[in-house]
Amino acid sequence: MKPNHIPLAGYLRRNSDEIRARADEFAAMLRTRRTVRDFSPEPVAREILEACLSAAGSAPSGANQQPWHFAVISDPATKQKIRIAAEEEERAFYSERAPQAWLDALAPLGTDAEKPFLETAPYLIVCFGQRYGQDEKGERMKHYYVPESVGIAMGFLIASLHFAGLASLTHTPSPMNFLNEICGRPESEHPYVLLVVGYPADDAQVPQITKKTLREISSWQ
Ligand code: IYR
Repeated sequence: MKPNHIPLAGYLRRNSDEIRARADEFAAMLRTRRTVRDFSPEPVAREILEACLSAAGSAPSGANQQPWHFAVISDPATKQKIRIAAEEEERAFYSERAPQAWLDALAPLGTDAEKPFLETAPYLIVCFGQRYGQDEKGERMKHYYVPESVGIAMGFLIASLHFAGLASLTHTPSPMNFLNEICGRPESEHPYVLLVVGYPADDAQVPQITKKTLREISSWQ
């Protein structure tokens, strides 16, 4: 046995019919997910978010460095601060910064600089990527594949929130470095995504958009 290794535990070998059925079931479950922008103010129990964050924290990462931090915000005053700062950036984005081609690409989503969901939804989760960590001696240690690792963990988080029955919105105010100060995170961390989490509003609407087909997204040799 390799040093520092243990037998694989927890892997359940299933028969191929079962694997097929489970793969279909999981795909069907994930395909019902929609990004939501109209949230209900109804509160969500903290334990639910803890379970979903625990799922996110199980994601694979470069050298298993787990270079992420999730700042969970439910305090109304903090949410208001974030909304004010985000809308300021978004107004600049929509009125001057974004090239016309970008605005054209966004048009089907119907987004604009107004971000009321940043206050309405019960939770905002800001995911920070840690460029550096600390080794056992407390010395600065470079992290590898930080954006990739954070992206994978976000995928786990979004999937688990959806599986549990909550809605989310992947929001990326640009630039979003104002989030470091509001969330009290160090300069060595870079905010990647602001995930808005809660129940959809009763009258929530979503844009009529489609996903690419399997043929379009895959090739087989
Ligand atoms: N950050 C802006 C613009 C925006 C950009 C992309 I790429 C999107 O997929 C959606 C929106 C906003 O949040 O409105």
